[in-house]
Amino acid sequence: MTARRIRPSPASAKPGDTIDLPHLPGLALLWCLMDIDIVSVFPEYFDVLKLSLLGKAQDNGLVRISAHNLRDWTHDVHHSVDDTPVGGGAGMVMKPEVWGECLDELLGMEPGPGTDGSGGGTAVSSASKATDAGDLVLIFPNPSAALFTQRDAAELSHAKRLVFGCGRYEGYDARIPEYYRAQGVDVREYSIGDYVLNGGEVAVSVMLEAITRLLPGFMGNPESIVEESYTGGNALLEYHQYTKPALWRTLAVPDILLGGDHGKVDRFRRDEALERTSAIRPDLIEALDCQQLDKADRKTLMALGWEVSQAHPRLVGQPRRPSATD
Ligand code: 6GU
Repeated sequence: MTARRIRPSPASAKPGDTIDLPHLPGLALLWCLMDIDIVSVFPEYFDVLKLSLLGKAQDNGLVRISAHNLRDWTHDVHHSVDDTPVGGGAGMVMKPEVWGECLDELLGMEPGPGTDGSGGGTAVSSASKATDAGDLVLIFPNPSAALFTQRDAAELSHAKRLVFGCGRYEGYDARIPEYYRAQGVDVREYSIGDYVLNGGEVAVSVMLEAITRLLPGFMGNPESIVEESYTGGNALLEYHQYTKPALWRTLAVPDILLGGDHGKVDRFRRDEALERTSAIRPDLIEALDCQQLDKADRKTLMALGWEVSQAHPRLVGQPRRPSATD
């Protein structure tokens, strides 16, 4: 039987909607739709998201992505979004007022106190509206925040709505995330690594790709997700991959992969994953749960200098220097 592609009308689907399958009357599919808003002074940056699998996911109505220009919420002739840092220092900091007006609107919240036109009203009364579903997450990329990991990507892939706020310059006024957190919004700040980028746009692209590829129906072959590095609690770097030909420019594919013995292939790959992880990311080995290691895993790790009789492996003797070329 050939699989049929199901293409409901993206225009009418809302997050959490169910749709009837025309060829299977009476059966409904939980239509998994994620709504994504990105605020940036360079919304064109996100044109790249129309490419590849993420573009296809948008065409199929699996995700909806809107990039907004923060300057649309300014009122001055210069459309300024930044100002000098209070207390001194280099560079410019993004102003809270512009972000406030933008986020109030996108999150469907009433203008906060002191906002023009609000009459200096009281605390936001509709915070619950933004968080009713418990499914909205507001995310600010920030090089000084906690590291974004596969675990975060997996968790965020269950959200119905993500709103990203991209900072530029030296960052954004710290009261912006503080304010929305105080209104009950689930606010996260993430860095994507120990280096500094000019702005959060690239970081948002990275996070979005990591999150959306975990949506059901996004990947052609969901099994490829399960086997990947950093998946699950016992994360290891992946073993080396090869394709044909078996011999290329004097370099041969390891014999064992050609032998057809799946047990041996699995063991070979597992050992290679352990060896590579031990050499490149010993921190991941230290995080392994020894209870979940089989006898062969323990033997391999012990040969690599690890002690495996406690809850987590511990390196005994000289650590091998991490190498990017291992
Ligand atoms: Cl999230 N933003 C910026 N500007 N630089 C970064 C980063 C984020 N993560 C690593 N470097």
